[in-house]
Amino acid sequence: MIDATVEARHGHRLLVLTDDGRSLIAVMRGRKSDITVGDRVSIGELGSGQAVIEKVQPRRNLIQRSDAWKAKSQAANIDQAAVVIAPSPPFSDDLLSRVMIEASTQNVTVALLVNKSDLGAQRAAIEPRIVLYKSLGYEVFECSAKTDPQGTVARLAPWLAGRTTLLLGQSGMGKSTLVNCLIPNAGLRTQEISTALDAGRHTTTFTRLFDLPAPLSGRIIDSPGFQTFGLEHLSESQRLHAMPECQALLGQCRFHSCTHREEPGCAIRAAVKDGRIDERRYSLLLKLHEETRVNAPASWRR
Ligand SMILES: Nc1nc2c(ncn2[C@@H]2O[C@H](COP(=O)(O)OP(=O)(O)OP(=O)(O)O)[C@@H](O)[C@H]2O)c(=O)[nH]1
Ligand SMILES: [Mg+2]
Ligand SMILES: [Zn+2]
Repeated sequence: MIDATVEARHGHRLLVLTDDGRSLIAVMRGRKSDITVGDRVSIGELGSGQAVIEKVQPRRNLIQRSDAWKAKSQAANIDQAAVVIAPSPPFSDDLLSRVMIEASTQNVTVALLVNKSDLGAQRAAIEPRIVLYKSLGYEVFECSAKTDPQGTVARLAPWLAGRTTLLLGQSGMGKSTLVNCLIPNAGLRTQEISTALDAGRHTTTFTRLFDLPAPLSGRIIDSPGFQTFGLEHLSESQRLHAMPECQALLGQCRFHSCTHREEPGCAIRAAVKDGRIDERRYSLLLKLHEETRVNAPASWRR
């Protein structure tokens, strides 16, 4: 048996990268349906580039998003994540924060990657929003994958070196364009290709892991843009613990079942009042609290 990493998955068919550097098509035996990109597997080779998954190793971490019915795996065994945003199309602070919360619960460092910095006036308009995340301690990278690929690579290379990085973000922010400038022959289809083919919007449809070519090192995972990012698989204490400004307030409310709205002795509301918690983040916190309260309990939660 050979060890490999899952590069991509489409239904029951997987693409795996063996530790000796070969890409093979692999099928799952039985119903190991929860295999995801980044999983470490042992495979048996069947010849002519085909293999069968024999075993899935335990995971170090797993990034998921969920709704009231089920959790969906995004990637496993990652070292860090970058949420890619841009001045245009508009990005959502709500989605951005949700990704950051999920990553933190998995002990995954998360940075903000502000792409399309070439869009001058629009870029300036989003600055106050970016300042918020800086103040919360998140690292922020600026780049323009399309107009300055070399500068983008130079800026990101040290951060990417030797680690597996998951790119997440809404559609159209430039995740695939970024991957393309890091891996010139990645052959990813960005929207331009599809526009040229007149096939309408052509966005990334599956998650894919790439080895970064020398002189870069590490791995990068491109993923499809999302429009929702439910955190219903997380408990309230997990969510609060994953918000840097709320961590210290965990368990400080007078009532254990505090909803942080009207209860007396609410530590969260007190912090909002004196500016330790930003109003925008407080709204998100209430929204997340409400979502989980309405839909609880679910047996699949962590
Ligand atoms: N102006 C500008 N446009 C960019 C930049 N980077 C990417 N784009 C454009 O933004 C559009 C979307 O880029 P993609 O890389 O496909 O975006 P994506 O995040 O992978 O989108 P999904 O696959 O749908 O999630 C394309 O038309 C790119 O050419 C940039 O730095 N500046
Ligand atoms: Mg893409
Ligand atoms: Zn409270």
